[in-house]
Amino acid sequence: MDIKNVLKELGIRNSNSGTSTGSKWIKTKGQLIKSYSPVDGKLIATVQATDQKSFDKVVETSRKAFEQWRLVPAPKRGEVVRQIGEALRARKEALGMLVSYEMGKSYQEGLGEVQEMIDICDFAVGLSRQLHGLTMHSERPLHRMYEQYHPLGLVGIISAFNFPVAVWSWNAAIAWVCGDTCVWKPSEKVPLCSIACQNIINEVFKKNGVPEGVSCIINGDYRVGQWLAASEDIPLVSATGSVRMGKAVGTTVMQRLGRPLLELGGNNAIIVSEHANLDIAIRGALFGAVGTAGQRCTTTRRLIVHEKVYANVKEKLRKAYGQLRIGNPLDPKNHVGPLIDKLAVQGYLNALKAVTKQGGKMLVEGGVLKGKGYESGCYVKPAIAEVKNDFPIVQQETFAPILYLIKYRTVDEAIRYQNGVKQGLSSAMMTTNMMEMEKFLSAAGSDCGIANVNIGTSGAEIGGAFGGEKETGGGRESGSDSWKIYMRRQTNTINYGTSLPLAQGIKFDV
Ligand code: UN1
Repeated sequence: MDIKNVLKELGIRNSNSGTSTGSKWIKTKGQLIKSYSPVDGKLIATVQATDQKSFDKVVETSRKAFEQWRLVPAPKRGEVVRQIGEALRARKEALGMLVSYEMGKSYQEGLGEVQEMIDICDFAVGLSRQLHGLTMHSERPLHRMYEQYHPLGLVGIISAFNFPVAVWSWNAAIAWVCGDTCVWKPSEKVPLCSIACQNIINEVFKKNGVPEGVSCIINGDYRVGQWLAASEDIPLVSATGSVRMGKAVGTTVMQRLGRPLLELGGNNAIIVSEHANLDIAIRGALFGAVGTAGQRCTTTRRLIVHEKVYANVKEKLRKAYGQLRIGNPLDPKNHVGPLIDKLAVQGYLNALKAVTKQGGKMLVEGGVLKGKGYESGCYVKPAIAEVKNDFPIVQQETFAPILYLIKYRTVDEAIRYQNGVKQGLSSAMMTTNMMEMEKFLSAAGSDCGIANVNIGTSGAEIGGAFGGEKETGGGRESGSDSWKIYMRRQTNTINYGTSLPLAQGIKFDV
């Protein structure tokens, strides 16, 4: 399949509206977003951004749709989501390829991303029959008490460029079975992926008579995101991206006492113990550090290595990095594709400069690749530097394939380094020693939302709750009981007697 056919199959034209309430694409006066592929630097297509007027129209349509959608029985909503999963299965290759071409991750990872969408649809279908609360025993005679979950309303979804489709689906599939409607603002760096998704689900929605407004798309930069965050019609805003973005969105949402769900930056580390199986450790670190060219929020940025195995790990890493193939991510022979754009390349170069200035020592040199196949200017070499954990540059999340090596002596010291950053998304320990594993997982262990053993920091399954602590924002998306934040909770007490006893035994007789 070539990219022309992919665009055709997914209903993408040379110029597209970026604003939709479902089957309708709205003409706007918004700015023109040009989507260039980081793979070859070519213009793929253009998208017209949402303007204030069309934003208001979207919210109005979505509000009306909510009034109907919330009354559709949850398992029936689940049936629609089941069909979305089927439609995604049918378009897996095309959508995976568009993700790869527009964002730059490998085709394998593009397919993986669509698989995450399919998985969350399956999860949501089951969930649609399990949106249950608890029942409690009332302290009053002839009283019954229980809690129930109702649909919440409009859910705003802000997603980042690095997962152009999966993160939206984590939110949308759950929100839909919960009876909510969605307004999605994707990253302005990958607008075409949002259009492709809307076209795929729209076929399913049409077939099932789902009202216009249950799935809406808006496009544009941070200004459009701010409209979403500020809108009092949107009770929940789920935002995935940088800490800077999360602070802006979170503050705006909280100012109106809306509900923010934030999944922000990570500064994830793997602790490699003296008891580690080094083959697993190196493979886990390699995929974690260079997969998606270091642009996952779960990317392994730090490797905290025991002094006894430090030299060995260094040697193995140097060898492994020497075998990496960097190039067109659609070619299955390549392991590492481009960064998203030249701005990201600049960020990578600045970080490398800072590393040496702050006293780091390069183990594997970085650099920008030039020449045939690298015309987009976005291909960089994965680099490794030996550093100290408290270097300012190590404390930052640089969205690029730079791995920091840190040496440790005791497990307590390793955990202290692991936790010694502002972010708290993902973490891992490579060990076969049960005592240090349990310490790492204990209350005095990793402070992250994800803590793995003998697995890298990235590549989480959708069945678990996804997110982290501290500057990562505290939100949880995707599996487990994350659905609860997409619903409003209500406690009900029912008196089926003929008197009115008050709680806490209060007497109030007249
Ligand atoms: C992200 O980078 O924002 O755990 C999401 C992972 C993927 C999701 C990453 N399943 O690496």
